Parts: sequence; structure tokens; C-alpha cells
Amino acid sequence: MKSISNKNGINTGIDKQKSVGLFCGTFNPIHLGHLLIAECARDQFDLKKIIFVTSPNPPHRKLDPDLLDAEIRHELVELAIQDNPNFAASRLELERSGPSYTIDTVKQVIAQGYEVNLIIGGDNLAYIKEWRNWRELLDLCKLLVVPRLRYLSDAKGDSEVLKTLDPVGDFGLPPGSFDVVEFPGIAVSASSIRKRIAQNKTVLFMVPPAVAKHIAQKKLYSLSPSRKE
Ligand code: DND
Repeated sequence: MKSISNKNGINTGIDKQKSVGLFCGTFNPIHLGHLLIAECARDQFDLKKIIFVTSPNPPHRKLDPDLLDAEIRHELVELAIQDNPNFAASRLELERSGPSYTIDTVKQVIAQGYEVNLIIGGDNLAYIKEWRNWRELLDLCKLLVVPRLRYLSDAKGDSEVLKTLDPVGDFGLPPGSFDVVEFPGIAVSASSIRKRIAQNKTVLFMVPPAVAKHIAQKKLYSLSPSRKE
């Protein structure tokens, strides 16, 4: 497989003068929702590149028995983005030990000369104040929040509603902390994909063909510990 990262873990094709979108995720596995989020954010905010960062040890998923080996998740990310020159996969977090704190990744990317726009789902926005050094994180980068219907109570969810929410009043965040990504909404989740695989249902087009093929060939997710009983 083509290597797309330099020794610092970021694709060397990025123009340092331009803003990048940083998309950190568990990606267990990466799916079309993630790709569509990245593309919508790239287009709307004129981002030069979207950097996908696979998190080996997401702090909020410490005890997840379904968490696939990080190198394999990263390999799926590489397969998913391989034909898109606007997307890059980074090994930054894979090469750090300990919990995958986003603040550490943001600092590393900024130190390399980039302006960071951190892409997160609406579900994560609700918990952002529990993230490590969240104030510093919001000082260092702009959040681009993707509406995620089921996590924003009741009717609150589509991008129009999210846009009416106030970082200060509704979330207790500093003014201007986030912008909203125009995203059509897609009811695909990594957990639903894992469940479908366990039920021997197709996941083709919920994940890109190359990812579906690799999952099938390697029988990924079919031997998950939580499904052995
Ligand atoms: P997820 O497990 O939510 O990633 O983790 C996101 C990142 O947050 C990871 O890099 C963690 O290390 C980091 N984190 C979490 C907690 C604390 C801290 C850091 C800290 O620093 O203290 P997923 O692969 O599940 O999803 C990636 C993103 O895509 C998420 O933001 C998720 O909300 C979003 N997403 C969707 N949004 C809209 N519609 C869908 C989506 N599917 C995924 N269908």
C-alpha cells in the first residue's frame, strides 16, 4: 500500500499556508458518514486538506471490547481515502503512547505550521468540556461541528437548528467556538456496521468498496470479543 505520511505523520503535499481540517476518530471502522463529513467540511470552509487521524486509545472508549487493533483501523482509513487527493491519513496518534488526547494532536499539527479546524460530531460537542485541556483546545483551533441527529435532543439536530445554538448560552463555551458544517445527515454508524457484520449482512457502500473487501477478506469484526457468547 502506498505510504502517504512523512516521518511526522502528515502528508507532505499540504500547503502550509492553508487551513487544514483535522478529523480525529476511533474509525472502528471508517464509513461513508465520516467521508461525507470530511468532504462537506472541506468544501464549505475551503480547507486545503482533511487529515484523518486514527486514535489508538480514545479516552472515552477505554473499555470498549469491540475496539479493533489501531493499526488495522488505520489501514482501513488509508484504503477509504486512497483515491482522494484532498484527504490524508496521519499516524500522529499511532506513534504516541498513552490516551489519544486531541489537544496533543492539535499542538503537534500547529507546531508544523498549519492552521487547524477540528471536525467533531454533535455528540462530541455535548461532552467537549470533559476533554483534556478543553479551554486551551478551543483557543488553539476552531471547531467545525457536524450535526448528529440522535445526540441533539428531540427536534434539535439538523444543521439549521444547530446553527441557532449559541456556544456561550447553550454549551457554556467561549463565543465563536464553533461553526456548523452543512451536512445532509446520514444514519450510518460504526456500531451499526459492526452489528451488521456480526449478522452476516452486507456493509458495501456503508463503507467504500475497498474497505468492505478488506473487512471481508480479513474477517474483521466477525470475531469480536463481545460477540463470542
Ligand atoms: P469518536 O469515538 O467519537 O470517533 O472519537 C472522536 C475523537 O475524539 C477521537 O479522536 C478521540 O480520541 C477524541 N476524544 C474523545 C474524548 C476525549 C478526548 C478526545 C480528549 O482529548 O480528552 P468516531 O470514529 O466514532 O467518529 C468520528 C467523528 O465522526 C465523531 O466526531 C463522530 O461524532 C462523527 N460521526 C458522525 N457525525 C454525524 N453523523 C454520523 C457520524 N458518524 C460519526 N453518521
